[in-house]
Amino acid sequence: PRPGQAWFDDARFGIFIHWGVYAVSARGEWEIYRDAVPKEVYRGYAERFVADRFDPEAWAEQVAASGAKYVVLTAKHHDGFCMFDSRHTDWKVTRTPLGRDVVAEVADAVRAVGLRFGVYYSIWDLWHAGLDGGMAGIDAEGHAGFSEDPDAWRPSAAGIAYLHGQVEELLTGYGKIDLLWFDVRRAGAEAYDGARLMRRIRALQPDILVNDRLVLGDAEIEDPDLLPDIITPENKIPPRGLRDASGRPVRWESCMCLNEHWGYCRDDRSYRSPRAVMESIAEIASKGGNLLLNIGPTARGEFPEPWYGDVLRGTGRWLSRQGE
Ligand code: FUL
Repeated sequence: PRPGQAWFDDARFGIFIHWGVYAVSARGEWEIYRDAVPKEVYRGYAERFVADRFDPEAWAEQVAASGAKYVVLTAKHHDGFCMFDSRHTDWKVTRTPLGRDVVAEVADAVRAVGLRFGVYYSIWDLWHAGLDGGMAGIDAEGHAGFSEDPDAWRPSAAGIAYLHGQVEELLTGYGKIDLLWFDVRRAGAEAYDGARLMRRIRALQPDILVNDRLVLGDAEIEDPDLLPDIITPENKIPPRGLRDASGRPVRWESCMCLNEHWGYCRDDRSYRSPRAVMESIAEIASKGGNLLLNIGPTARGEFPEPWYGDVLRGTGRWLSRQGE
């Protein structure tokens, strides 16, 4: 047990932030894949990523007032676009009109108000030929398709180096990272040299919590350093007393979006009410987990109103009453 991870057990509530150049077209974070957007078109989103209202201090204050205890920010989503100044690519936020290292600025702002900070990192990367899962053009329905060939799902040596190099950057250049939230891998963890990566992560950030989307909680893995620290069910709440395959109790966190998309989607107004969110926090807390509630900021850099304002103020008032 690592005492440095214990904060997570009392946190109960965190905020996920899905922000990237997909906010420009405002059709959700899966657009590049779902609508098979050509790279030349998609590159234009980065050229228009001005984010003139991006104010990380204001984000941090709003999140702190909501009663949330931590923030997890997308450092890179499936479109491969980096919200940090990676030296391994030009496909990054410091090459947009915004021109700022969003991960660095949000990390600083969030820590300044006493919150924990984690990063989301998608291993699957549609911009990188060695990590794209064998994209094989566009299918009959107009979606970008995957190769049927299982070998095409294997990351290339360049892809593995890119993944390891960027994780290294995020864990060395941005201060203390409390949580590393990997997303989908398209081949087994061994294909990504996952054991070596996990060892490196533990060496660089001994107190970090790593989720279960690089290495799964496989019963045959004996080395506790290689096992994930939390499991991350999506838009659902697991039963009380969750255990892993070998019967050990597990830490968990349910991530939920407020509507049907994680990235900002202009036409999706199916937002849940503040009351529904509070009920989820209560139910999840009673079952021993945390709620990671998602926000998809707009391309200008704001939390869409009125939905997020209402929710964040509502949970803030309610959680402070619980503490009395
Ligand atoms: C999923 C992703 O495909 C979604 O876009 C989102 O990031 C969610 C948290 O994880 O696997």
